[in-house]
Amino acid sequence: MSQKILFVVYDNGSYDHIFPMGFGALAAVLKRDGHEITVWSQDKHHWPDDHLRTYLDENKFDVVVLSVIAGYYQYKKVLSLSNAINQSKQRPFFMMGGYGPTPEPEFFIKKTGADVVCMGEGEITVCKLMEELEVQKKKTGSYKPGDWLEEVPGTAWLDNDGKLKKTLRAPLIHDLDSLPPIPYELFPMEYYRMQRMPNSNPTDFVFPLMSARGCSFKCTFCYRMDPGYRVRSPENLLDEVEMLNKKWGITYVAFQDDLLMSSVEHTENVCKEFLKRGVPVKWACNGRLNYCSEELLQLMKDAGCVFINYGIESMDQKVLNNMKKGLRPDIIEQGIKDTLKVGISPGLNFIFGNKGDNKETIKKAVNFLIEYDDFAQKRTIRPVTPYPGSPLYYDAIEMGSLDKDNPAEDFYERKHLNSDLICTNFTELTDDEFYDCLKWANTELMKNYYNKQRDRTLKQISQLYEDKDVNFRGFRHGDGALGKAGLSASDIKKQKQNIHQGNEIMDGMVNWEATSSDGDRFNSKTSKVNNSELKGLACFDEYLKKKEKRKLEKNLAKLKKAEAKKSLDKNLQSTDQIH
Ligand code: B12
Ligand code: SF4
Repeated sequence: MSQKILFVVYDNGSYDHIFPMGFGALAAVLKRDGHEITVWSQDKHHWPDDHLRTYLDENKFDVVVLSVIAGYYQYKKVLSLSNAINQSKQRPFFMMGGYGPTPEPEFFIKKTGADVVCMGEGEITVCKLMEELEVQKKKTGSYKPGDWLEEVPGTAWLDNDGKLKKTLRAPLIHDLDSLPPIPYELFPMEYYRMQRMPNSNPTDFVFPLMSARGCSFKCTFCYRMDPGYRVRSPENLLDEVEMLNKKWGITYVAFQDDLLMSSVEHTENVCKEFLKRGVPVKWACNGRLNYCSEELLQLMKDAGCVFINYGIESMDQKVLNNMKKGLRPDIIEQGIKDTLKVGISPGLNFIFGNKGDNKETIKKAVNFLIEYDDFAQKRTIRPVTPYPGSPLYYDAIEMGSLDKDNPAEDFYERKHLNSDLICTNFTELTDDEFYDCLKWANTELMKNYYNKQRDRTLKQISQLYEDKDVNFRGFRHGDGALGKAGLSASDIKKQKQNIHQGNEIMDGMVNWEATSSDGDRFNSKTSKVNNSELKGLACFDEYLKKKEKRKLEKNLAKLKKAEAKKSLDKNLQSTDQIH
């Protein structure tokens, strides 16, 4: 039997709108199994939360689903929407899942009154849950949570005595290509494709996608809901990119994988397929600086990559070690230089407040940001947050900073009230000193940013009236020579003295991890999409040659070093004999 299911996509309270990929993934398997899905898009319509109650009163559903990530805003939203669901006259079976509730199911069930919290990857769980619901309905005519949920992997619920019961997680899906296609038509695609990203042009349609799931690194501040790392085949991935381009006009894919550059091999494979298909789509991804080489970055550039978001976090080796980042400042600096050199904008993400952070470490971060920022994004430094499920969360509990008896309550209700304020202070600084550091750092960064905008706009005015610039598109449009892929570090320095267009980033657009740049449709660098149309797979052959050359050079250098050492040893030996 088919279930009538309502997906509740909550408002993020933002100008930006990202397609809810978790719901997309669930919709794919539920549609395949014949269920009927309706999407309540509060993110698009900005309805008041109580609209959900009246909507449920007027429309009968068997199941209502919330997908939740951890954040103070999301949490409050989820409480309010849960209230609307619970007060509706024909309340459906209420389930939720995602990164937020997975590590703390009991807390979320008690706070929201949800019937079930689903933990981890959801496809297997949700399908089995629908099957068992049907059995229950036939047997009892009702949808109350109970022992029958023991048949469903990855679920948590409260028994009649209010005690938490849980099943083991569902096995992970290793063959991601086997997942059915996402039924995009169920969602307001016109709305979602208006997402903005660094180096997107006003005419681009931007859309998020995943090339893989998981991450094999273990940074202490990061919550990885499922273990391991699984990739889609490049063919399967590019089939979807092509479809999105043809059917929905997508010209820019914003990869949301934890880490697309999870290995050199995966990055190469994705690039090769982009080049092979010559699809007119540029893209952005999250990157790891230890995998960067000039030739790999050039390949990415040739394959259409215009922005790589790097988790740098700190320029201090001790702090990097403390957070198990697996990076060195010299590797970071070289990688960023190479990224700029090939003409890709790097996203420079820093956090402050990890163990070992102090006034000196924040200075290093600010200096680095000012030196290498290409202004594709507005950058600030935020305090590290011990999100539930992350190793830092358990450190905070152990330190006594989060109440050990109910850490989730302490986190969501008392400590994590804003991502820019301290939740837990892991440093030896007092909270006041900590805030002084952030205040100083963000003042410097904003001064740098707005000075740039001011200079740029003033130059733009001169350029317009003195040179009668026919390409001028109005002060709200147009992207300057700055803030775009294609600038090397020295270019940026030069451009600092020679700015002639600008205003690529709108005020008030800072949010979450990324901001957007309002590009220029006449900018040849990015509107040409990528070189793939021109060069195709020749770029990949070129890359392999360069890679081989670098390997040979490296081996040669090693050999030379070994030979030099040998001859030194020999000399030492002969001097020993003389003495
Ligand atoms: C896109 C994204 C966002 C978007 C979300 C937009 C949207 N419409 O979804 C935006 C930009 C808004 C965002 C914001 C934030 N994000 Co974010 N984000 C992501 C990202 C990169 C991708 C999420 C995604 O779509 N994944 C792909 C889909 C397929 O997976 P999924 O959503 O998890 O869904 C699967 C399962 O969770 C499960 N599932 C989900 N719901 C349900 C429901 C049921 C019933 C069932 C059965 C299963 C189920 O099944 C799905 C399929 O397997 C993840 C990292 C990642 N790679 O996942 C971080 C991530 C979720 N974000 C994170 C964080 C911390 C944030 C912020 C709090 C950051 C901040 N400090 O501001 C903010 C919150 C903003 C705020 N104001 O509070 C963390 C969450 C950590 C945690 N413990 O929750 C993550 C995991 C990154 C990380 N590793 O640290 N984010
Ligand atoms: S911060 Fe990035 S590299 Fe580190 S574990 Fe999380 S996703 Fe992986």
